[in-house]
Amino acid sequence: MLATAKQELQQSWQGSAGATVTLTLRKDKTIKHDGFRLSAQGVQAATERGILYGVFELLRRQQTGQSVTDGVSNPSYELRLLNHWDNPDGSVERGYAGKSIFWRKDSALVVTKRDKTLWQEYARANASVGINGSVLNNVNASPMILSAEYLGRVKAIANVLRPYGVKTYLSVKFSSPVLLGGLKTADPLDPAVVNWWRSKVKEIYQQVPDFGGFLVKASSEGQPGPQDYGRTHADGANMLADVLKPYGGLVMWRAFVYSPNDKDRAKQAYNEFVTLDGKFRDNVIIQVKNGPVDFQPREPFSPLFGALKKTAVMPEFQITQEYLGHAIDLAYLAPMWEECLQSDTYQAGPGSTVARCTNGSVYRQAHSAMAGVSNVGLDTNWTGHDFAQANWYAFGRLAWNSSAKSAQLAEEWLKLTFQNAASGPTQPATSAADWNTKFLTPITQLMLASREAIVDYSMPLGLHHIMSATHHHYGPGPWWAPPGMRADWTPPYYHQASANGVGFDRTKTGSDAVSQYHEPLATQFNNPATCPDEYLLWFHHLPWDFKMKSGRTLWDELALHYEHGVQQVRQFQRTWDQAQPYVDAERFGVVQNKLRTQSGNAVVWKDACLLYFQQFSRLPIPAAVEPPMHTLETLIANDTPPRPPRQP
Ligand code: GCW
Repeated sequence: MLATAKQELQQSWQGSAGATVTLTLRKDKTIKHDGFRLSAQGVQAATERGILYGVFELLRRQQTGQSVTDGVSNPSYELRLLNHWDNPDGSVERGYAGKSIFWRKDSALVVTKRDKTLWQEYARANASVGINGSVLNNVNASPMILSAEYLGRVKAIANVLRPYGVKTYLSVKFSSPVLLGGLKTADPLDPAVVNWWRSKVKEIYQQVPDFGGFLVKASSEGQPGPQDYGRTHADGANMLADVLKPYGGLVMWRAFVYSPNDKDRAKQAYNEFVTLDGKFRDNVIIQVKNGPVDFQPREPFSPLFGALKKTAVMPEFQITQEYLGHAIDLAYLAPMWEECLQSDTYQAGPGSTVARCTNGSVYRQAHSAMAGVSNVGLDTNWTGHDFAQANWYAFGRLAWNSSAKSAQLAEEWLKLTFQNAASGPTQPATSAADWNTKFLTPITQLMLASREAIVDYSMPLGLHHIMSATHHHYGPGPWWAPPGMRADWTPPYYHQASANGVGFDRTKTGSDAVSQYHEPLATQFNNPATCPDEYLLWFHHLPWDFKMKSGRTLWDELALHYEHGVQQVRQFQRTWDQAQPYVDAERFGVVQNKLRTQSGNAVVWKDACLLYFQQFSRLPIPAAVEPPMHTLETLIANDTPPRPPRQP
């Protein structure tokens, strides 16, 4: 890693020529984990990783025109991980940037020079934003990943990632002892099963001596797990933790569990895991999605944050835009993550934010971590949408500093990505001041408004999970409920629209999900008069003529949010068009096209939802709202927009 740090400095140094930068590897009480001290003289750190991060920070400051001030920078989270939902056949679940960079169907296990170059560039990008671990395969894990053949490729990947400080982890299928090992059971308390895992773990560490550990999706969405054998999540997680312990390995056990029988999916993870608090080994971390349902454009924070007091908990965010427009829509997600991290859980008094409850500030925990579901694929720009790179960037920076501000991260990213991007003889020369006012400021604003625009035109006021629930999850589908389908996979389960009103009643007289939140939140959420508008229909089923804080009816307010979302995207189009002189022609054109598609699709969302809900509300669309351009019949017939095409 030291060699990598030196190389980066030599390659990208922009300070005075001939300057000497001293890299000092020395422990110091103020430097934690992979933290570093930066000064005019150079970088000091306790670990080689710390030196590398210090060097990248130095270079970032040079490139973004910030001065190098003396100071220590420590990461908020010890482990900052990407989760790849990549399958051994090269497909990527919820991936919108092409196939996997790690796996491919044909000649799967031959490691080529091109593979290595790609992995190295990937590792370098991660290191530059502080990401120090990658889970290489999908949580819906194939048992094959643990076969000797695949472990050979895992070793090759780990060897390339290591010099950049990126540790390798794997997702494992709980029934691997049966599917791969030929045992009769995967019961975590069965000695033969434990032995199987023990020898498998030994084999892994022979290949990858600094292997990070396992990520497990168990007893969830049809995946096998300890509950198949009458055991608890703790039994399952602890068994794996015990076999990994001698090597310093960790288990990240996901809390994304729900069964079709429960009346409210949002309550289940909490119910299952709270009773297990304190029962997990200290090398287990419970990985919790930011919201209680599933990465929706807006959810309140998961009530598990802060509620598990004797168990390490890590937030899982989704960088890939499954519910936020794939690689078509421009969605800068840092504001969503910041909103979650800064939410006050009140679990240990005021100020117990999600960030502080998970980064070791509030509870003593052996490890702290944050995970992001990666949006990386083989596309030349890595992430499908050029602006989706900002989400990879911001995730790493937020995991490093959980109090970082979305606006600052957007600016940093824009400077690093576009500052010298105007090209071609037709482009006017631009001064720095010009660039700031005509590009940086408006495009930062665009990015900051982008996620809220999507919330507005798709699921405003606390609506959730009303996307087209057919496989792709792009576009509206509030009507979608094929006969025989699991109710909790259909939108009507979540919006509950009827002539009486709309929204999911999670109040004390409803499903009582509000009681999973600590006071004063439970009381605040329980009362529609005090519940924040953005969570209103998450917690309440309200009549269409319910009087909102604005004085408008719920129906009118809903319609205006949809309209606002559409208008916002149109504004983004104008703003982007103005930015043309400051962007190279290729990226300008691609983003312009995508915004055009998004704009049309935003209208589809608005028309579909308003026309669908209007069947129940029987109220007119307010005059301030553009009349629908589509009919409900055609939208339903086409499930428009249809399965989104891959975009360049
Ligand atoms: O959001 C849902 C996705 C699934 C995913 C699952 C999970 C990997 O639709 O594709 O499976 O969540 O997080 O396990």
